[in-house]
Amino acid sequence: PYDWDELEKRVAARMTAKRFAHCQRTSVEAVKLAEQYGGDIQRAKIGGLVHDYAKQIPDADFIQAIHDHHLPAALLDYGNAIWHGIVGIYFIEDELAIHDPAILQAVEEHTTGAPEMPLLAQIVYMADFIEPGRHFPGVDDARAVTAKSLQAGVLFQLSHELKYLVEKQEPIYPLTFTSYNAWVRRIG
Ligand code: DGI
Ligand code: FE
Ligand code: FE
Ligand code: FE
Repeated sequence: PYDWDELEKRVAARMTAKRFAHCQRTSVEAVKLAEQYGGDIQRAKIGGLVHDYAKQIPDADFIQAIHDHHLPAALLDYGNAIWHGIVGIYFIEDELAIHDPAILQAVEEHTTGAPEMPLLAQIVYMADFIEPGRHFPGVDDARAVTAKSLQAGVLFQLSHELKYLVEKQEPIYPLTFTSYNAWVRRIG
């Protein structure tokens, strides 16, 4: 219904320039991973761009959406870090008219991972983590691991995320645990 430039404009309008630049880099990185691992290029490009669409939506709007869409009340114990993907997909559907299930699932799973992630979800998850603007300790290891095996990259990110959350004494969303367990059993 509308073109790439229009999509970029709509995404940019919902966030700071800095966050938008991260979304653009994630899109480029997702396309590279799709090329390497045989993923759908166009979906990777779109998924990467929109993955953080809801990152700067106010908490009150998320709380409303959790009620409106009858999502689990346990979500209310968390905040934007968890909501922007899992609940963010409803804003992406409503405001961007993106209804492609594979793209929505990739966005939904981009923060916590999931026990069974389709290729596109793995691609967006890893692109978000290793795009060239990321500078956290361990990012070069993450890039090297992901260049050799996308699945090993997913496990790397899940264990990195868990360690980081425990270190900061942050509450852990149960799906973050179950994702880690599934991936460590599969390829650990
Ligand atoms: O949105 P980005 O910053 O680009 O990246 P992201 O969506 O992967 O979010 C990473 C943030 O999400 C990071 O600050 C840690 C947080 N996060 C991930 N899993 C959990 C979590 N926070 C809590 N409290 N619990 C989780 O299980
Ligand atoms: Fe995110
Ligand atoms: Fe991430
Ligand atoms: Fe992101």
